[in-house]
Amino acid sequence: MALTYRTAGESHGPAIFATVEGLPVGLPLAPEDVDTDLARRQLGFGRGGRMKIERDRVQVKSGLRHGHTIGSPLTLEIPNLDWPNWAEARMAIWEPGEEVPPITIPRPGHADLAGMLKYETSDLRPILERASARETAARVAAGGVAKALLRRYGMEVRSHVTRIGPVEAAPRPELSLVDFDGVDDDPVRCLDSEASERMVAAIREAGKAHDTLGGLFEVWAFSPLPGLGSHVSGETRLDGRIGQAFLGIQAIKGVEIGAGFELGRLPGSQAHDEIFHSEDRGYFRLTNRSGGLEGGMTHGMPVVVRAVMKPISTLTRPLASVDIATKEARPAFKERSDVCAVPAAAVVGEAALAFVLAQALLEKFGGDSIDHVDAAVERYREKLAG
Ligand code: EPS
Repeated sequence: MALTYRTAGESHGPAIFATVEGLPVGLPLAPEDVDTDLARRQLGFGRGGRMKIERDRVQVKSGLRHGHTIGSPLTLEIPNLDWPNWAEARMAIWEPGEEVPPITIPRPGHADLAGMLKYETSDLRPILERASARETAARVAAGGVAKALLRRYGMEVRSHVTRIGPVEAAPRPELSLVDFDGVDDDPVRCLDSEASERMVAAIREAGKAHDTLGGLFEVWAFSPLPGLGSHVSGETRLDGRIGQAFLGIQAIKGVEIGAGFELGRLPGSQAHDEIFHSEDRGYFRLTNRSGGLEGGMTHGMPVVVRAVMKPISTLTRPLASVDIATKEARPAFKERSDVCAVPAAAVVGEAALAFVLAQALLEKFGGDSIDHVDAAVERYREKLAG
């Protein structure tokens, strides 16, 4: 059975859920595998009031016994601590005891208007509740499980923020795993401390101006086993699957792999990663413009994905909009929000990449139990070494 996950839950409902299916039996999991990343997703200068309310921690509701997967669907629940403030009326599950006025003025940039047109609804609340980036807590939970699987075979996924609004970090084309130590201690999860200070200042200014900021982040997967993914069709190429996983994250508007769009400017002689071989290293490259992927498959160098997050569309000084009830021009609906969530989006990006790689790993080495996967990986490693 293929590894998949599905999420459920509304931003201000009782909880956010992820159900992971297709894990081999016997994979050891600890609460920290999920909770560490849930806490990291809440970090970052520029988050709003909601993150002061929430303390995201996983409750496992199925699929685990004595800290090991048992082959059944793994249900991960992240309770919304804000729920009691919404349960009585605005997000009451059953008929509320009081009248709840509809939200009728869509925010430019959010799902509000398109969702209202699609579902022919006159209240935006049901649309925005599910469109909210709160759902990414579930993706991060599923990603934590994927990371535990990858880690077993020596693969690690990390991220850093490279731009917030106009402020860009110094380029770091070559990074190793240890370079990411301490990145979570930086207020914007940036590896360039000088740029980080300017990023924080830019977020502070944007907040004062009732504005929001987007930015760029990079996700690195270290020590991927070569040969994950497949060149044989569009759906199996990892480039495409990574693109889908990242562009499916709320507010992500663009994705690059390796040198990405820059490759369009370079001649072929400078765009590719020449192949070398030595006794001790096996096949190796001196560059990684391909971002670890050729022909939709990992080739063994780090997988490097860069993504852009647009500025959050809930502005406390709202943009022009139209009341869908009266068709009159009105400032957009506003709700509590963040000034900047790029550091959090980078953690969500880690989950996205980890899950795609975990899927590809199990496609190549999958069996019913983790012992089967271990044996298949071991045999492959021996073959590669030989
Ligand atoms: C988020 C929770 C939300 C927002 C944000 C992400 O909480 P609330 O709407 O209660 O303030 O902070 O959601 C959005 C940016 C959005 O567009 O909906 C979270 O947990 O990450």
